[in-house]
Amino acid sequence: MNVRNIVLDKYGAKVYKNRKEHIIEINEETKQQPIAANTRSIPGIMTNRGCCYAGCKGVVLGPLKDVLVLTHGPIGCGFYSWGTRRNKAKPQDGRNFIEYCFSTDLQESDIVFGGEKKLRQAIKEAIEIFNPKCIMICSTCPVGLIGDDIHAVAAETEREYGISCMAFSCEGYKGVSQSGGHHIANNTLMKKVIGTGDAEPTKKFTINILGEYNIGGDGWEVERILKRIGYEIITIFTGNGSYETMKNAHMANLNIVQCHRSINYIAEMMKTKYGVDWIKVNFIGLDAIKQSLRDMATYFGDKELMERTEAVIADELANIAEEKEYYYSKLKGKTAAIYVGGSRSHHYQNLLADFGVKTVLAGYEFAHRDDYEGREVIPTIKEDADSKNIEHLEVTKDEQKYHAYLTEEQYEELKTKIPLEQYGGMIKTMDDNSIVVDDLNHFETEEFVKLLKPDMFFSGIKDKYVLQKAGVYSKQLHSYDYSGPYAGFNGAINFARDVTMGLYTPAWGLVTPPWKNKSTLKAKLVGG
Ligand code: CFN
Ligand code: HCA
Repeated sequence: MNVRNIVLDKYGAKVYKNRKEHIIEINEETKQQPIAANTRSIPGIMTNRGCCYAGCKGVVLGPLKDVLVLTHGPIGCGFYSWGTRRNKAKPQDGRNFIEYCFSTDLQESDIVFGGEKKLRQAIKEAIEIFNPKCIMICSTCPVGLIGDDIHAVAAETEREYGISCMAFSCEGYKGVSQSGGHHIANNTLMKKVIGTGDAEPTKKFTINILGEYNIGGDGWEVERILKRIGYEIITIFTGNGSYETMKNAHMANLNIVQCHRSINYIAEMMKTKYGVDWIKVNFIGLDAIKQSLRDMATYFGDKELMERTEAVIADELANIAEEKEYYYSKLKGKTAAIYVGGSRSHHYQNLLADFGVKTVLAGYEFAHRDDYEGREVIPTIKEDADSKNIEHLEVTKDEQKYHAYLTEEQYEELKTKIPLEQYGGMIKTMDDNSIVVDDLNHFETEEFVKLLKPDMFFSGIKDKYVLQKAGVYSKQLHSYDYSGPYAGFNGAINFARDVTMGLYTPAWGLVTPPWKNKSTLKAKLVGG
């Protein structure tokens, strides 16, 4: 049965033509094929994607606890990107701004007459009440449309109040998804924050953790393990992170990157500007954690660090061994579908595999082709005077123009001179016959569920209840519902416990929805 074609065949010609490029049924041949990604969703299709503002403010900047992040826009954008995010943070110097939602609450009259006055007033009030060291202003859609100059207001604020103030033109409509917002946030943090501090590290092995947003406390569990081994963490981008510590990020020896999709820009720019190396890690799933810790120790090449790493791994695994075995016995042989943003759909396959669960359907909302297909990176090319446009020097097969503004010919030439590093790519790690879908929509979700019948579906708020009403256990992998952490050794057990509870709850057997017994729609045939 070609599940992919059964679903695609239900579309009209125009949509079929578009969507067929975004869906792969894995086999030896299709594994080598490109997948369309990071393109505009078809209007009218119920995509799960978010917006540029969500990526910039909601994801990257929102968790910074000593920054007053001010949404310039109608209240809904500020509130949604605050109230639904579960990034946790402990106070820094007695401050924890993430408990507040700051917004200019633009009204109709501001849209008509301009909102800059209101923005200035909001900044004045914010400074009087909260006395922040740093304000970050984030634009929503209407701000871009009416042309408020948030950058001028930020510069004015710096002059007038002597604090740091940055503006982010991350209007929701920019680009095709959250992804553009990550890029905008990353660029400004790189330009205006990283490298402005001078606090010397105190330990030998110093790192930054990139792409860890401390959802449900994930970052804390990762920190706990790394500190046990003996690493000094200068800063975290950006879960439980802060402006103060981010300023010193360039002092670290190594950047470790958890979510590559949202922050690869900073990793590469720091490599170019400060020579800080980076490696990809994954702290979701036991085998992935072990591998990541070993890769880190290997990077530093220190015998004692390697021994300490092995000792910590052995101890942590021994602590969870009994529970792991129990949950394995409950979950073994089950199947899963995963549909999240730009990195978790891959990361969580490792964790599920630890408990014997096979992923039969996986997709990303806004990942780029390299997240699916893997990435070829030319490791270090020195910036040359002619390439004024080079933002950072990551050169990938499919996106070389976007990342480094190299022409096809330049890329091909460089490739012959410098060996490529290969890594990543969800597709090549998945089994034959499983399905990969880019920018999954509600129609496809329902159709694939009918055909593949996964035991569980990991996704977000937009389809959680649709799935549960269809009788499929669904867990949010964005917010973890109300739970977490799921990263690290202890997180793995939390995850397995939650999934086991979800699958085995007697609730599934207590209700019979009406459509299970009789058809709710009556069709009348006209004309025989
Ligand atoms: S915390 Fe991250 S892990 S940052 Fe990114 S790509 Fe989103 S907000 Mo939702 S849960 Fe999701 Fe990833 Fe990186 Fe989160 S899979 S969609 S923009 N994401
Ligand atoms: C976003 C944020 C989001 C939404 C989650 C969801 C998050 O990109 O808009 O749809 O359930 O993790 O909070 O991805």
